[in-house]
Amino acid sequence: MRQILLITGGVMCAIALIVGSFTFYQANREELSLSSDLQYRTRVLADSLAESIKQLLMQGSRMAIQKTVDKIASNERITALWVFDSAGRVAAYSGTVSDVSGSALAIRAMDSNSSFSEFTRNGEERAYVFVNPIRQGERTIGALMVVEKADYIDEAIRSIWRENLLRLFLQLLLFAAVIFVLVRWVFFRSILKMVESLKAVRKGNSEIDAVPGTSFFEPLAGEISKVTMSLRQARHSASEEARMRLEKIDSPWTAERLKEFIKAYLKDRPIFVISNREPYVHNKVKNKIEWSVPAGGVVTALEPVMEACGGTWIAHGSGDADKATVDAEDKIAVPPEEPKYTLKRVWLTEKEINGYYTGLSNEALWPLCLMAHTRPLFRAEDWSEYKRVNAKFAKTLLDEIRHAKRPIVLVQDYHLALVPEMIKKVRPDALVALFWHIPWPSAAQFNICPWREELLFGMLGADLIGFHTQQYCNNFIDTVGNEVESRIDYERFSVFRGTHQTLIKPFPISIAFPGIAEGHGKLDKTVLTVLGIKSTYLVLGVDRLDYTKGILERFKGIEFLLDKHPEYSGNLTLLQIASPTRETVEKYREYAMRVTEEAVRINKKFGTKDWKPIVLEKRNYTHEALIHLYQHANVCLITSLHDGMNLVAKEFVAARRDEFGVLVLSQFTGASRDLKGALLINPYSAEETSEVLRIALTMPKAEQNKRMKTMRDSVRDYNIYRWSAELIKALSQLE
Ligand code: ADQ
Repeated sequence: MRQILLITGGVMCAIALIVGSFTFYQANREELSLSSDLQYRTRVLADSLAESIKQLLMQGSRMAIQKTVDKIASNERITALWVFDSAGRVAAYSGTVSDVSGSALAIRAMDSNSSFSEFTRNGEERAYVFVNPIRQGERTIGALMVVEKADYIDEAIRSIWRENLLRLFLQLLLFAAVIFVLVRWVFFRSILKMVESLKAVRKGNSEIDAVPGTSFFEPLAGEISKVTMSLRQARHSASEEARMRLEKIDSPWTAERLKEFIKAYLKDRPIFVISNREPYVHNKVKNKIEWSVPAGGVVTALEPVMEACGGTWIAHGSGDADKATVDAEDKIAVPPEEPKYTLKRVWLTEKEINGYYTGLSNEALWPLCLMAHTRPLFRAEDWSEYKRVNAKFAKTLLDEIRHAKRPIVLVQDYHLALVPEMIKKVRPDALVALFWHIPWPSAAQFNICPWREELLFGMLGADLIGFHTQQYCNNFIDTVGNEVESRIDYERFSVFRGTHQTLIKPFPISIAFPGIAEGHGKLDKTVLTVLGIKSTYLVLGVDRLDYTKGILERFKGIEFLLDKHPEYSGNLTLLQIASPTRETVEKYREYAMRVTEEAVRINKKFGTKDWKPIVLEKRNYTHEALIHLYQHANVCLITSLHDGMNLVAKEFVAARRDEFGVLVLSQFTGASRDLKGALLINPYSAEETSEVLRIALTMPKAEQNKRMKTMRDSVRDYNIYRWSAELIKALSQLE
């Protein structure tokens, strides 16, 4: 209140000062103008009288002079009129003022031979006196004195002040009222609202989305909203971490425990997984049909879950013998050796594969989300195919769940972003989760996607969207905030569109450990000899042949190391297992070629007759074979330029039953947040990669052991069974 009075008082003083100065100026100008007007008029009158008086004076006709004087003096402005003779005696007088010492003034004018004037004041009365000598040739024969009223000038000035002061008073009254209302209701109310919102956010009130502000305070309110949003996100991350820490006290999750958990938690609700990639591919090899597990993180992660829980997995049948192995409903029981769940295959035409898979998924969405400096290609025809194929997958699933009560649907990855909305529209009773296996870019980066709104609508059809890290969740929430009309609850990290709620949550994906990822049996000593590797030091890389995995950068790091430390020549080998992938995409074909060329170049530069620094195996390995390689490696080197999680890192850790070996891991992987015992690198710096590699190769056993134990503990604690349990728990709690 005091502040409002101060502001109002200050503004009023300023206005009073301005109006006062203007009135003073206006009054001065008015006085000047009226005075000079009076002077001019009197002089003109005196001059015109002087001529006729002169004639009468010369004739000595006092009567006539008096008559003329009387006539002129009847003018109401003229107070008095005198005519003096040359001796200064009064020759004629008419008027109401008699005590003016007229003759003295007349004599003074006649003596100086020039007219004379002054303003005089007598009490309240003010007058203007003008004396003009009357001349005949060189001789002064008399003088004429005119006295005019000047009171009206004072009155005019007074009235200016009076009017202006009255106006000022009214203005001040009006201004004070307006300022008071504006400050009180507009500014103070907005500020009070902002303060209240801030207070509520500080106290953890989740209902507040954005700090309100009038248009005047919009920029300030916007900035404050951002700060409060960061605060909520930080608080949310902290509570998530606390939740994860707390739950780690539990005994390890196993396939059995997950099975029990699902039974208890979901009762008889069936589970459906829907993904692009199938867990088992059947191909014709010579005249036989053989099956294999395709390389890729989605399959690695979800296969153990499905084995534990049963259910149906719907995926694209991509093998050339897939059709020959399914039943009339396109289904096959898997794993082929010991069936535990059903795989239902979806068939796609070549056109659909080109548009939906090669084009939109791998040439647009993959580079858009991975941010590895490859430009996304957005083609309208790919987008049409993408929508058509998503609808095809959704329809297959809807047919499959037509008799299922309240089914649980787990949609996988960026290939099927539109499926959640398509399912929920028809089956609102289904609980739908979408897990996004790759990073989510910043809102600004996602903004370049021409179909961003439709994609987000599709995704937000889900009840739950999972990402690997809190950072990706934050990016997603920011993107939704920028692109979609919705209400965001930052406390629970939910997006509301109408009455539909989508929970956004991090679930750092993992592997089956303890379990199949550990491997069993003894260390196979022959695996390296088969590959012709005799070096003391084995550095291992395992990836799909994908440009985001930084295989060329990895080679550069090895080259740098050998240049700088020639002592490793002849006794260090990088074994790169690279599974061909997405070969229909031009960028991948180019990349595969460059990887081979680089390996050849570096081998030429350093290699000898019986030693190659790089052994490149461009083929698919079984998981058992990979486990043997992991167990032999001194260092597992992961140089992804960007990676949602990276399961190879966790597989390496799980396979190291001996608790030795060093993990060198790109800081741009989701795994770098989980695996605290790894040595982190920036793969864009070959120098840094080589230096950290040298540290890894010379790391004392005790240090290796300490780090490996830490990492194994964390993968054991947060394995794929727990990932799945947490996801299903969060999903079913939404009902
Ligand atoms: P990917 O990009 O495929 O997965 P990653 O997590 O490393 O990456 O998983 C690759 C899987 O393929 C591993 O299980 C690995 O063993 C296997 N693999 C790689 N090369 C192989 C080869 N030559 N032969 C056989 N198997 C091979 C996506 C995201 C990741 C995320 C996963 C899971 O890009 O960031 O971690 O999904 O969400």
